[in-house]
Formats: sequence, structure tokens, C-alpha cells
Amino acid sequence: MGDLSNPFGLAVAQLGPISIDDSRTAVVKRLTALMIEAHSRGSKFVVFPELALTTFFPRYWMTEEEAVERFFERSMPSIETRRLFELGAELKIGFYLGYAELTPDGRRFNTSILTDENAKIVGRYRKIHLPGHAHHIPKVPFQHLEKKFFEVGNEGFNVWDTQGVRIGMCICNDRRWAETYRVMALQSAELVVLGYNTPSTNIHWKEPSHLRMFHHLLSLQSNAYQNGLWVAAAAKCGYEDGFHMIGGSAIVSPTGEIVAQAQGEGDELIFANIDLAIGVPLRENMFNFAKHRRTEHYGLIIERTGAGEPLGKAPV
Ligand code: ING
Repeated sequence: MGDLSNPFGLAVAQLGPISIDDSRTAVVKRLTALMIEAHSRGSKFVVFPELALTTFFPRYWMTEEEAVERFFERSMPSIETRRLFELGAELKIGFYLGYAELTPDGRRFNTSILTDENAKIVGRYRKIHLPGHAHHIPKVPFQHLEKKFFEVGNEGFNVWDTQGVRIGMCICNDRRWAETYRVMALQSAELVVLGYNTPSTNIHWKEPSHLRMFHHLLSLQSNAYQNGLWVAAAAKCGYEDGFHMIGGSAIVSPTGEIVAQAQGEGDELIFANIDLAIGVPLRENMFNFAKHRRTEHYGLIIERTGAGEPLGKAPV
């Protein structure tokens, strides 16, 4: 468990837009500048966004081969990201980094890694809830082709003991699903870190634009509280070649309160000295899983993927 008397310096490094023409080297310069600022604020850990090295390419129709060629990483660290790992080891800062992973056997995942204070990769997560579609949708301003370019993650939701904290990872759309956090809370997570790229326009129905930010924060706050854990979320946002994505990077307490939130839609560091002790009374009382959960009544959560018929029978 976290050290209850010694708060943990946590930073979230929000990224502004990355243009389709930006090089990974130029992006890594921005990541290292944010890490240096995180260090100046006393951070032990910094969260970077989902797909943090390139533009959000699933918005564009292209072949998988072209996507791999232009936007996937064959190794991590890679030549361009090595500098970020070296800096992490120098500054003793662990980090979460999202990127498009091409495995040695040619599989494609939307992936994040977790490094310790020596820049050793101690954890990897491959995105499980892939939103969007695999086919081309005509007459919409942009595509959302995560189901085309990525496989569903094959390593589950895990939690790692690193830097004295039990940290779990997820990515973007995962944050909207209660199961994501509950599976990690059942592994005694104290902190869940995640990155996201969230278009502000909904291509499927006319959704009032204020709901994008509301649903984003609601997902973080409700799940932080219902699982008694800290949540830290890093956006890549702003206008990427004219396509807008929401900001709203935030650090959320196990009480559900937002303790830090980004002000703009550019590169911006937010920081909090999080007190891991805040989650303890919630996990020991209100959300004491062992004492209060009744798994014998939760069967449908596993048995059914989609909603089905009501089970209700007339009382005898
Ligand atoms: N982005 C979006 C997200 O879940 C999305 C996709 C937006 C789905 C809004 C549904 C509604 O924040 C990613 N990359 O998952």
C-alpha cells in the first residue's frame, strides 16, 4: 500500500495538438520540457496522453500498412523516445506513455507503458475498449478507426507496485466503463492513470458539445469515488490540423473531487501532492469490497455482453 504519511508528487502532462506533419523528435522535445517542469514541481511520476507521439491518426482513412509505416512504434524505447527515458532516469521520475505498438510478430495495439524511477518499463497495457468503427463512414467530418487499426488488448487490466504506489493503467474510452476501474480496484489499485484523445464532435448523433467535457469528468469522478482510488488523466487536445479534441486533463481524488485541472488546450502541466491515505477510509468502509459486495447477484455482468430480456418473474 502507499505510504500514508508521505504524499506522492503526481503530475499530468497535457499535450496540445500534434500535427500530422510533426516529427516524433519534435514531440519528444515537448514531452521532455513537460517532464522537466514536472520535476521542478516535485513530481515522482508524470502521466502523458494516449498516442502521445503522433497526431490522432485513427481520424484518417488509410490502409493498416500505411498506418503502421507512419504512426506505429516498432520498439519502446525507440530512437526518438530514448531521450525521454534517459531524462526520467536522471530526474528519478516514473511515467505513463501512450503510443501505437507494432509487436515483433506484426500485431497492432493502442498501448501504454509504465516506467519506474529508473526508466525501467515495469508495466504495459493494451487498450481493451476500442471505440469507433472499422469501415469507412461517408459524409462525416472525420473517421474514428480504432477498430480498424488496433486489436483488442490481450493482457487485461493490471496493477503494478511501483515507487511505493499500486498503479493501474487504462486508455481513453476505457475510462467510460465501470468494469475497467473495478477490475483494478479488485487488485487493490490506489491510483489509475490514463491518457485520452477525445474529439469534441460526435459523428454519430447531434450531441450538445458541453456534454463531452461533462461525461469525461463524470467518468473520472464517479469511478474514482466508487473504487476509492485516485485517477489522473492526460489529454492530447486542441485543434489537430483543424480537428478539435477536448482538454480537461485532471487529477481526481478518491472522494471524487477534482484537485487539479488543466486551464487550456495546449501543452500544460498540472500537479498535485496526492495523499494516498485519502482512499483508505473509503476502501475500508463505504467501498469495503470484501464486506459489502454480493457477487452471487452479479452474474449477468459476466454472462451477458449485450443487454437482454428482463429476468423479472411475478413474485409467488
Ligand atoms: N476517444 C474517445 C473517448 O472515448 C469517444 C472516443 C468519444 C467515444 C466520445 C464515445 C464518445 O474519449 C478514444 N480515443 O477512445
